[in-house]
Amino acid sequence: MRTDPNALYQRDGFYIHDQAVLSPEVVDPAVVGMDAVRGGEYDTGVPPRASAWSPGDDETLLCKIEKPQIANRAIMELILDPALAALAAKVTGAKWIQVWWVQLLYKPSNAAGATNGVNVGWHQDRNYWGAWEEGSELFTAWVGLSEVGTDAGPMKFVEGSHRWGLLQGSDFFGQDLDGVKSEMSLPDGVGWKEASATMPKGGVSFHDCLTLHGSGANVSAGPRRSLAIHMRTDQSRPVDHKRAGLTAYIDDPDYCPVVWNKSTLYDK
Ligand SMILES: O=C(O)CCC(=O)C(=O)O
Repeated sequence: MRTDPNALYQRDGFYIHDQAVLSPEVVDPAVVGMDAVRGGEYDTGVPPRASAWSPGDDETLLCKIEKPQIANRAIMELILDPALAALAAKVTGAKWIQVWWVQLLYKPSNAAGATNGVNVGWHQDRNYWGAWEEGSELFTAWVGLSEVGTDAGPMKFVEGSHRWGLLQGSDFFGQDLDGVKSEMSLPDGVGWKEASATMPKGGVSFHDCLTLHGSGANVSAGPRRSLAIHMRTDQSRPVDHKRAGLTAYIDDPDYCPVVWNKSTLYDK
């Protein structure tokens, strides 16, 4: 059996770590921080970036907040955790890693009245990331801030889809996953095999920017909490070296910290 994380990541386009990588000392303050940001309280004095969900919006919808790490110190501490960066480097084989964007994702439970608007339709992140040059090494570390069981609407990855190229029809906000799937034109001869990214609180999965993924309803008793931490390696460039939109902050370490630098580690 192949258990080398990098071999699995290369083969499948994702890697699901089956143990917690972040301790409760790191995760619990970030959970408090998540609730503060959702409530419009920012201990840094800086609000997050414009988001699909804002404080006061419908509590029964998927809450997606952009760059919460600039609004809350505990969330930034979690993102800077060395164990997370070391695992990201092991999984991807990268020598240098920068966090270039983060999304807070809070998926309410059906038990709290969330019967619509919480699914994430099948999509490839690359479809939304045109600000980066083609071939750029971009990936996501998705950290669970609550236990994510099969009933919590875990992310589902389609095995090997990172080798299918950029597909038409990605729809993050699509609620009918079968409908989104049927609208996508898949390469001839490929199979469709899904893997659920279940994890303990403090666990993490990694996925390539071309890997198809989506998620369904959360029928567990509580909310599904997570941070999607978007990372890049030194093999990535903004189109025309522009700093705009998604790449606007990459020169600012307070917004986009470099969390792994192998040459620096060796120099020490
Ligand atoms: O949280 C989800 O279900 C989807 C998240 C996602 O699309 C991502 O992290 O790229």
